[in-house]
Amino acid sequence: MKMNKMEEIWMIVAIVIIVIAMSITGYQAFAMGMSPPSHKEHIDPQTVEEHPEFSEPGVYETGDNEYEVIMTLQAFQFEPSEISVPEGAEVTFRMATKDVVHGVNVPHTNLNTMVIPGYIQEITQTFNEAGEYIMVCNEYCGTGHQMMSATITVEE
Ligand SMILES: [Cu+2]
Repeated sequence: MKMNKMEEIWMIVAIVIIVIAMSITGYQAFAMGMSPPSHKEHIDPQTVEEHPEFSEPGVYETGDNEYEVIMTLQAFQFEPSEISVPEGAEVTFRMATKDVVHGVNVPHTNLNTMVIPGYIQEITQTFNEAGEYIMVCNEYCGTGHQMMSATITVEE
C-alpha cells in the first residue's frame, strides 16, 4: 500500500502522542501510586442513627489539637450544626447522610466534598485562622437546601 508522505508523518505523530500519554498515566499509576480514592467504608443510610459511630454526632478530641467531628447529614441540616475548635486544630470530619446526596463546603478553605448515601466520607482540614466559618450544603438536596448550614467557630 502506497501512503502519502504527510499521512505517514501524522500517523507517526499520533502514535507518539498516544504512547507518551499512556506512559505518563502508567508512570503515575504504578510508580507514583496515584489512584482514585480508595477509602471506601459502607454504611446503611437507613440505620445511620443505630450505627455505633454515628449514633452520637459531635466533636471529639482525639489527640494534641486534633479533633474528630462525627457528623450526620439530612435534609436540611448538619448535626452537629455548631462546631467549636481551637486555632490550629486539625479536624477530621467523618460524615454520613441519612437520605440524599449532600455537599459539604466551607468557603475560604479546601474543605469541599460530597456525602453520598451508603458511604462514610472522611476529610481533614486544619484551621489556622481564628474566626467563624460557615459550612454550607452545595449539592441541591430539596426545597430547604438553601437553609442547610452549620457554623465552625475557631477560637484563638
Ligand atoms: Cu443538603
